[in-house]
Amino acid sequence: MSDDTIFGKIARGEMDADIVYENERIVAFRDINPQAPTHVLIIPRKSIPTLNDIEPDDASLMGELFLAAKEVARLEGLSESGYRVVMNCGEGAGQSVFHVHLHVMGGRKLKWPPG
Ligand code: IU
Repeated sequence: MSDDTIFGKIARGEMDADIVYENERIVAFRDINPQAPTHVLIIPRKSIPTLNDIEPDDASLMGELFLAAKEVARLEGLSESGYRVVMNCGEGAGQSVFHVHLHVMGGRKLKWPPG
Protein backbone atom coordinates (compact mmCIF):
# COMPACT_ATOMS: atom_id res chain seq x y z
CA MET A 1 0.00 0.00 0.00
CA SER A 2 1.42 3.41 -0.90
CA ASP A 3 1.77 5.87 1.96
CA ASP A 4 2.33 9.42 0.73
CA THR A 5 1.83 10.97 4.15
CA ILE A 6 4.58 13.01 5.76
CA PHE A 7 4.93 10.33 8.40
CA GLY A 8 5.26 7.61 5.78
CA LYS A 9 8.14 9.61 4.29
CA ILE A 10 9.76 10.04 7.72
CA ALA A 11 9.32 6.30 8.38
CA ARG A 12 11.14 5.48 5.13
CA GLY A 13 13.89 8.03 5.76
CA GLU A 14 12.78 10.16 2.80
CA MET A 15 12.10 13.22 4.94
CA ASP A 16 14.04 14.67 7.85
CA ALA A 17 12.64 14.81 11.36
CA ASP A 18 14.04 15.61 14.80
CA ILE A 19 14.32 11.95 15.80
CA VAL A 20 14.65 11.15 19.50
CA TYR A 21 14.43 7.34 19.31
CA GLU A 22 14.14 4.70 16.60
CA ASN A 23 14.56 1.03 15.88
CA GLU A 24 13.77 -1.31 12.98
CA ARG A 25 10.02 -1.03 13.49
CA ILE A 26 9.28 2.41 14.94
CA VAL A 27 10.45 6.06 14.82
CA ALA A 28 9.91 8.75 17.49
CA PHE A 29 10.39 12.41 16.56
CA ARG A 30 9.49 15.86 17.85
CA ASP A 31 6.17 17.38 16.77
CA ILE A 32 6.72 20.50 14.62
CA ASN A 33 3.89 22.29 16.46
CA PRO A 34 4.43 21.21 20.08
CA GLN A 35 1.49 21.49 22.49
CA ALA A 36 3.68 20.91 25.55
CA PRO A 37 7.37 21.38 26.42
CA THR A 38 7.88 17.77 25.35
CA HIS A 39 5.70 16.65 22.43
CA VAL A 40 7.00 13.60 20.61
CA LEU A 41 5.22 11.49 17.99
CA ILE A 42 5.80 7.75 17.75
CA ILE A 43 5.01 5.98 14.48
CA PRO A 44 5.39 2.45 13.18
CA ARG A 45 7.48 2.20 10.01
CA LYS A 46 4.61 0.05 8.68
CA SER A 47 1.91 2.08 6.94
CA ILE A 48 -1.35 1.87 8.88
CA PRO A 49 -3.71 4.83 8.32
CA THR A 50 -5.77 4.78 11.53
CA LEU A 51 -6.44 2.72 14.62
CA ASN A 52 -9.46 1.34 12.75
CA ASP A 53 -7.05 -0.36 10.35
CA ILE A 54 -4.98 -2.38 12.82
CA GLU A 55 -5.22 -6.18 12.61
CA PRO A 56 -4.47 -8.91 15.16
CA ASP A 57 -1.05 -9.34 13.53
CA ASP A 58 -0.27 -5.74 14.52
CA ALA A 59 -0.73 -6.40 18.24
CA SER A 60 2.99 -6.71 18.94
CA LEU A 61 3.78 -3.62 16.88
CA MET A 62 1.15 -1.59 18.73
CA GLY A 63 2.64 -2.76 22.00
CA GLU A 64 6.03 -1.57 20.80
CA LEU A 65 4.64 1.93 20.31
CA PHE A 66 3.82 2.00 24.02
CA LEU A 67 7.20 0.59 25.00
CA ALA A 68 8.75 3.36 22.91
CA ALA A 69 6.52 5.92 24.65
CA LYS A 70 7.88 4.74 27.99
CA GLU A 71 11.44 5.01 26.68
CA VAL A 72 10.84 8.49 25.24
CA ALA A 73 9.39 9.60 28.58
CA ARG A 74 12.51 8.29 30.32
CA LEU A 75 14.83 10.03 27.85
CA GLU A 76 12.88 13.29 28.25
CA GLY A 77 12.91 13.09 32.06
CA LEU A 78 9.13 12.66 32.35
CA SER A 79 8.89 9.27 34.03
CA GLU A 80 8.27 10.71 37.50
CA SER A 81 6.56 14.03 36.67
CA GLY A 82 3.99 12.36 34.42
CA TYR A 83 3.08 12.50 30.78
CA ARG A 84 0.17 11.80 28.44
CA VAL A 85 0.00 9.29 25.60
CA VAL A 86 -2.76 9.89 23.02
CA MET A 87 -3.81 8.47 19.68
CA ASN A 88 -6.45 10.34 17.68
CA CYS A 89 -8.53 8.14 15.38
CA GLY A 90 -10.31 9.86 12.49
CA GLU A 91 -10.96 13.47 11.60
CA GLY A 92 -13.67 13.77 14.23
CA ALA A 93 -11.09 13.10 16.91
CA GLY A 94 -8.59 15.52 15.38
CA GLN A 95 -6.45 13.10 13.37
CA SER A 96 -4.80 15.06 10.58
CA VAL A 97 -2.04 12.71 9.39
CA PHE A 98 -3.27 9.31 8.30
CA HIS A 99 -0.35 7.17 9.43
CA VAL A 100 -1.02 5.98 12.99
CA HIS A 101 0.91 7.80 15.68
CA LEU A 102 1.05 8.15 19.42
CA HIS A 103 1.49 11.60 20.91
CA VAL A 104 3.71 11.71 24.02
CA MET A 105 3.26 15.01 25.86
CA GLY A 106 4.64 16.30 29.12
CA GLY A 107 6.66 18.97 30.86
CA ARG A 108 3.66 21.00 32.00
CA LYS A 109 0.50 20.42 34.02
CA LEU A 110 -1.97 18.69 31.68
CA LYS A 111 -5.72 19.22 32.00
CA TRP A 112 -8.36 16.54 31.73
CA PRO A 113 -10.49 16.03 29.70
CA PRO A 114 -8.73 17.29 26.57
CA GLY A 115 -10.85 19.57 24.35
P1 IU B 1 -2.95 14.29 14.67
O1 IU B 1 -3.26 13.36 15.86
O2 IU B 1 -3.04 13.59 13.34
O3 IU B 1 -3.73 15.56 14.71
O4 IU B 1 -1.45 14.72 14.88
C1 IU B 1 -0.64 15.14 13.86
C2 IU B 1 0.51 15.86 14.47
O5 IU B 1 1.56 15.89 13.53
C3 IU B 1 0.24 17.31 14.84
O6 IU B 1 0.51 17.49 16.23
C4 IU B 1 1.20 18.10 13.97
O7 IU B 1 1.74 19.23 14.61
C5 IU B 1 2.27 17.06 13.66
N1 IU B 1 3.02 17.24 12.43
C6 IU B 1 4.40 17.18 12.47
O8 IU B 1 5.01 17.01 13.51
N2 IU B 1 5.09 17.30 11.29
C7 IU B 1 4.47 17.49 10.10
O9 IU B 1 5.12 17.60 9.07
C8 IU B 1 3.04 17.52 10.11
C9 IU B 1 2.34 17.40 11.27
I1 IU B 1 1.97 17.81 8.33
